[in-house]
Amino acid sequence: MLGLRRSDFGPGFIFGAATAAYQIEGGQTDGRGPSIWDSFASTPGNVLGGDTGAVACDHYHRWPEDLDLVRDGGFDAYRFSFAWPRLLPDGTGTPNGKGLAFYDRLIDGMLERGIKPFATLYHWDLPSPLQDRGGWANRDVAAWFADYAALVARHFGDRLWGLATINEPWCVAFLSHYLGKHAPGLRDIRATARAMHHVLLAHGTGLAALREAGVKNLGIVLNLEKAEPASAAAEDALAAGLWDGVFNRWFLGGVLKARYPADIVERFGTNLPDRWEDDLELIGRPLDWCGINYYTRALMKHAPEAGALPFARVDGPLETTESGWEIYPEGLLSLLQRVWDEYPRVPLYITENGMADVPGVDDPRRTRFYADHLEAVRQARQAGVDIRGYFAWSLLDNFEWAEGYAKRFGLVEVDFASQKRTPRASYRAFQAMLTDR
Ligand code: IFM
Repeated sequence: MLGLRRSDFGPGFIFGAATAAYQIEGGQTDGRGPSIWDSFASTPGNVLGGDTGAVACDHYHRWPEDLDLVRDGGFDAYRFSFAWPRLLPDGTGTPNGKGLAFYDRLIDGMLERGIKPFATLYHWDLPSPLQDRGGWANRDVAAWFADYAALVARHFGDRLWGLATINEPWCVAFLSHYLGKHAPGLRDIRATARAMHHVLLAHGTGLAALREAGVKNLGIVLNLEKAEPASAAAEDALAAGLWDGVFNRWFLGGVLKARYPADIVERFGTNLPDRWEDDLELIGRPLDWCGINYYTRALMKHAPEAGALPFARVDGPLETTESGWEIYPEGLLSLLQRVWDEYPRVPLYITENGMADVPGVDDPRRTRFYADHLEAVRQARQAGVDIRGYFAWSLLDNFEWAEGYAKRFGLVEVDFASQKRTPRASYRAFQAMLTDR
């Protein structure tokens, strides 16, 4: 059990479960175009076991059963993402009618079940034709994204309860263009600096298009990590500060203060696009809320061999999840307090939190993880931080990107051979808290 009650979070607090299109949908049919994750995953060596999202949880066909699980768990909301290549197979231009019809069914299915649709426009599946034109390194991505946002606004805007522009811009830019671990798999500081700016510029143009179309309750989803030095050495403190800069301060500063941190601007130097300053007003326009995804902390050491950004991550001493990530609920409390104290205040949502655990349906460690992180949220609220909701990651076991299907994050177990769904003990724990059974 979670040891908490719904009422501990006050009236109106939203509980939800989260997923993302490429990780669960499969359904690469009915006119869906190719995405950068299709080609990245199909390239040997990029994804563990050569797994791809071709079938995933077959949510494209099994969505009614999945929405029943959301409803029966007592969740108020379902966080899902639109697949850009399903709606616009070429990335721009003519929409795919069958793609529009799929999300019509999905959203109406939520509304029929009394579930609030909490959507994300971009959770990493860039249409391949746009990558062919430079992807996130090309400034034009901001205009392509605005057109895509306008399409979603026109067709679905009045049925959505909330809408985020981008999920985890750090992953879109840094993990994918500097560390090379996600699609498109680049390791290039110039492409990185450009993507770091363009992903936020696209957030700005997308947000403006959504506002123009009258869509309500708009935000962005940032993944944040508490950066801590691996030792008492001053150079490790510098490494932690730099990591904090590229991971947290760049994105928080951009969207909440219309300002980038000077230390990171200096490191990117002339790799940043010309006249990036001119875009900050658009990037920093007011949000209705900011989403925070939290999983772990970053323990950092100085790594002089790493060039312009001389940091490296080290393993820490704390208990870890099956992803090897330290379990650190104190970090969530401290991050929430920091965002609240150091940035202009907007309502916050925990848009993702969860852990990869060993296979099986008995998952006491996962239940404990949720209990401890929910307690951190409760304490932050008690201290005055305006947190309006919490989404567990994830509803289902799914395609965990470069880790393929090996890492199991689901409240519900998925047997990928039979596609059978089995609720885990952690799902029952949420259900007990949310339905007060
Ligand atoms: O699976 C991912 C998700 O797509 C984005 N946030 C982190 C999760 C766990 O790694």
